[in-house]
Amino acid sequence: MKDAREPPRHDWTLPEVEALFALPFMDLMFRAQRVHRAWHDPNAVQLATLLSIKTGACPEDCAYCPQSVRYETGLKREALLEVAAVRDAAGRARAAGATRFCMGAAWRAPKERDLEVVAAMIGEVRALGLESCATLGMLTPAQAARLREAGLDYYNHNLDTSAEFYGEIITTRTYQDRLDTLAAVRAAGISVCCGGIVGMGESVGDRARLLQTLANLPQHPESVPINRLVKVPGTPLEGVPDVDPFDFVRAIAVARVTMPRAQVRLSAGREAMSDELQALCLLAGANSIFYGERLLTTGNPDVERDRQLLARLKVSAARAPAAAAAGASAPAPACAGHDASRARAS
Ligand code: SAM
Ligand code: DTB
Ligand code: SF4
Repeated sequence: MKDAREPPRHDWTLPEVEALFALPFMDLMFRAQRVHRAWHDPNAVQLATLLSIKTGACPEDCAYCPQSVRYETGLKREALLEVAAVRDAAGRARAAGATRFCMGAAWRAPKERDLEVVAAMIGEVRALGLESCATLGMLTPAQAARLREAGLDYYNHNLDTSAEFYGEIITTRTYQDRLDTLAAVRAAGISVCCGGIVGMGESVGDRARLLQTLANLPQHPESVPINRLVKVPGTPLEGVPDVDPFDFVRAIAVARVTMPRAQVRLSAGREAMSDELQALCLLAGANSIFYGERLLTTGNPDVERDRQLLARLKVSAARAPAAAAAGASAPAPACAGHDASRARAS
């Protein structure tokens, strides 16, 4: 099957990506499985744990987000956490079997003094043998370089949707701002985690344009989170109609086909999904999930439910890459088994 590998492409046309979305479901799933099996262990899933290190009161107006100061969502604000609290949370995530620890802050962009605190947090996460990831809003090239110096492995910054639909969702910063931050992260030598949200009222064409944009970046993101909108009361998108679950699975499959080496993450929205729908997402090529009872401010399946789901599917937790274990030796994940293929994206 490895012979079925074709070099990752960066010249996807919109009609090509739209044609993938238009395939009969079974044909798309077959194509995604072929690509997935050529590049990855089909029976291993990466476990990443999220922590909100600064919660709420964000000045941006992202219409999906419970943390924007503009919407009444009843969220309790929290200042930047202490480094020790982050170290403890990362230790618990590691003990539960996570290999990546992602820290999220409700900022438009980090202030310099806050960046130094985050740098210390990154050091603690890496000392535990976990891969470190942060999502802190927009970064300048100098800030990205500082985070890299602190040992940051991944930076998450989502394009969220197509350039065309973006203005319906966010007005306080532009698509180009986001692309600039992604370029700064890449230039600093940090791996890129970038994806989007399905279910905000966008068209299939918007989903195709988002994935086309991601796949045509000079280098594919190493991680591609595909979130299903979590409809939070008080946000402008609270009443948007549900996306057809099969259309969500299609988005995962098209991400897999267009970005073969990336870790495609079945991200927000799992709490409201059946086990069967999640299994379809894994079949479509997702090979990473957020693991732990909370995402940033909303719920996620509890660890026990996920352990049972993975056990029933005989899917194992991917082990931490050797590079992340430089600081300390990580314990065997709770449901370890196979070693996942860890090809870098290109
Ligand atoms: N403030 C930073 C930023 O926006 O870049 C980092 C945190 S922000 C919460 C990270 C990502 O979470 C967003 O880009 C969006 O894709 C996702 N997200 C936020 N709220 C969501 C929701 N209600 N449902 C699904 N995804 C959501
Ligand atoms: C991503 O794409 N999804 C995560 C992570 N990157 C930071 C965040 C999901 C947030 C869901 C809403 C919440 O919990 O606040
Ligand atoms: Fe702020 Fe990020 Fe939420 Fe947008 S997604 S409102 S930038 S926390």
